[in-house]
Amino acid sequence: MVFKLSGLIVLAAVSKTLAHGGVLSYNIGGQIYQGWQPYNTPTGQTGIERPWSTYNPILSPTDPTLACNDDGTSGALQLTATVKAGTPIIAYWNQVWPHPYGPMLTYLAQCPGSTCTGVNAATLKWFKIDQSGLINGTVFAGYWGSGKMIDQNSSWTTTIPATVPSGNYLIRFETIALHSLPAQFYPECAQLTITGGGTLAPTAAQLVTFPGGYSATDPGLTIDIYSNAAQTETTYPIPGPPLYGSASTSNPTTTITSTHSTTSTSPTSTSKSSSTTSTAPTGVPGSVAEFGQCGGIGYTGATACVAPYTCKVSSAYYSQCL
Ligand SMILES: *[C@@H]1O[C@H](CO)[C@@H](O)[C@H](O)[C@H]1NC(C)=O
Ligand SMILES: *[C@@H]1O[C@H](CO)[C@@H](O)[C@H](O)[C@H]1NC(C)=O
Ligand SMILES: [Cu+2]
Repeated sequence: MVFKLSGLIVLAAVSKTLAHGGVLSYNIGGQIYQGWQPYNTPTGQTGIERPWSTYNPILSPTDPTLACNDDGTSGALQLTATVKAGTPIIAYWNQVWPHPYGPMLTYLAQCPGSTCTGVNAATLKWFKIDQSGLINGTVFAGYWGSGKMIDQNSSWTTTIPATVPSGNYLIRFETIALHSLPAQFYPECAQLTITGGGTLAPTAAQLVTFPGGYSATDPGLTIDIYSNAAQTETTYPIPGPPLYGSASTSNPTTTITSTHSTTSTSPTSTSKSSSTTSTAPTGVPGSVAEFGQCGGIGYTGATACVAPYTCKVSSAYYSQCL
């Protein structure tokens, strides 16, 4: 706790930019995939994550980049990870994620054709495979999915449901921060080829577009966590469609408690069949731009900053060029 607090103080003191962020890397079946680095030059960057350009949040549910962040189109050297249905995927946000109030949500969208590369994420239909809202306590002082994400090393694990049909997908990890209004959306996408899948297609009621899946009037997005009502309110309606695999197709805003999807029970041996298309470090010495990551436990990318910046430790898990 002391460790986390000191990390927050450092982050807050250094720059406002550092109070935000996104998914910086993934672990798929034990294989680490470096994410897009928005503060490094796009040139030469390659990976499974769709490119995004700023740590700032999206502030409107109708923002055209809500699907995969700004701009969320495929990179010039876009890769796709192959993953067996039933495999857990861990998404890592920047350390230490600063926003403990709000839900965690994970979506999949199947791409037409033989690849997601080049496919506009705003044209796809998304279904929700994981969500966690208010876990316990009150809206004002309770424990949220995003608080749990912070407690889990600023990471979130979602298992690809074993029932999902095989094919090419975008996976969209999202945290929504409710500490101020309007609500802040932090979505990032990565490209997957899912193999060994099942036959349970999402129902029409479970499919949404982004933008489209949320509305500016959703109770879960307009909620004032500092209001008098919030001090006794113990339910929170998680935004978006009903969960994939759930029997109910009722209005999602009637969802009362948070859930963490456990649709899958894959044996760990399936992770061995997860293959990689590449995860080479994306930089060379002296290449990391201001605010880019340059070190930390588990980080495998470039470590030297472009002049005049130097690599400074923010936490054990995150060093940054400042
Ligand atoms: C809420 O859940 C967390 C994690 O399980 C636990 O540590 C905490 O004590 C719980 N709080 C309440 C008020 O039940
Ligand atoms: C914590 O997260 C970092 C990425 O931010 C990762 O490299 C590291 O392996 C994680 N640590 C543990 C214990 O999972
Ligand atoms: Cu922020």
